[in-house]
Amino acid sequence: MSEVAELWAKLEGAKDCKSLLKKYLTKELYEKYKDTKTSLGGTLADCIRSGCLNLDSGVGLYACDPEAYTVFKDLFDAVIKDYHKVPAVNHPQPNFGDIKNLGFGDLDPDGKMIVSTRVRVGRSHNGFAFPPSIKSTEQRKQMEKDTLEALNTLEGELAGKYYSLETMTKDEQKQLIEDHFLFKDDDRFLRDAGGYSFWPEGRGIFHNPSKTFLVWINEEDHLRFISMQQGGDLATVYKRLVNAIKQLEKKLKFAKKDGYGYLTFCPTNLGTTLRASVHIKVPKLAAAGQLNALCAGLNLQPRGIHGEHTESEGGIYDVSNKRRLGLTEIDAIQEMRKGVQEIMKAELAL
Ligand code: ADP
Ligand code: CIR
Repeated sequence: MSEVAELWAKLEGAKDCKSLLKKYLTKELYEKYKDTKTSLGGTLADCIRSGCLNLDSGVGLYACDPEAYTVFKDLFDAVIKDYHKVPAVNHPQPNFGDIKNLGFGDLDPDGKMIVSTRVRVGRSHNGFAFPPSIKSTEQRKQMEKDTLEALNTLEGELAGKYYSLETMTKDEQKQLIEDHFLFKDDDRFLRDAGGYSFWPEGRGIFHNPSKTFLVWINEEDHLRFISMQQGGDLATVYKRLVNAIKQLEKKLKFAKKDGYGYLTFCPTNLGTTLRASVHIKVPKLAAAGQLNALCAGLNLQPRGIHGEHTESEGGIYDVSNKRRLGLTEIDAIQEMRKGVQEIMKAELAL
């Protein structure tokens, strides 16, 4: 049996699987796409491997390369519409809002509930494949080099240094992960999608001395730009990120597609690619078993304290906007801001 047939058989036989892949990869779509290839050689198997090997996936689908969104359109569009709650894949042009006049500041001025705030976006270099279709170390190294040339021109608050995973000690790596600054290599969903191949080649982190602006190179996406700090000052965190994006856009060309926005490896990140999160203390909502339903109604997503697929510690959760496509950057921020304020009210009311 071919690999794609084996993967399909596993998914077809999984009666309890609740992933979006399971929901939308019908027999007809499987037959339509099972022998299709992108021009970089990416296959349906590359896109569905993680979701078929991890039947507890929420989504289960990754784009083998930017062309996957066109070549396997019927499957991706169905998953995208469901995840981002949009009737059609029709993403607007970027709009970061009037950052001099946001109309909000610190969401928790008394510092009682919000431990820290983080906003990130993903970007892909135009002209390079995503992890399953990157076949050579040279390509990853070239991406790393191109990125560093751009990052090294940053000035003021955004200026920083690069720390390669190839030369970092295990202890340094562990500390950065524990402090929520660095990505890890133990997510089975990403591993099965090909995200850790040739680890740690071409991977690393750039950050300013205060670690309020960070860039991940060659993790799940080619690039992740991150702004974060202690407390609840969403406005300052967001402005710093927008400033960085504007600077880096002048130096690098990012992969984009009409109607899809910025292209990313995982379809949940398309569009704005923006995830704005707080680490928030909500022990009462959690104990009452109300957090998940409350978040779902507010288009928010709760995660554990060390990111996706991890657990909460001490009643602290990572709460962020769930939708990234079909709304502008400033709308995604506002959706998160309003939702977090509702969560804070609900926790205080218990
Ligand atoms: P992403 O897809 O946004 O990179 P992950 O869920 O993989 O998200 O989390 C990446 C890292 O970022 C984890 O270490 C996580 O704890 C950290 N993180 C996310 N949000 C916050 C926050 N508001 N404050 C501090 N750390 C955060
Ligand atoms: C999954 O399907 O569970 C993983 N591949 C991760 C999906 C991305 N997460 C999310 O919900 N934003």
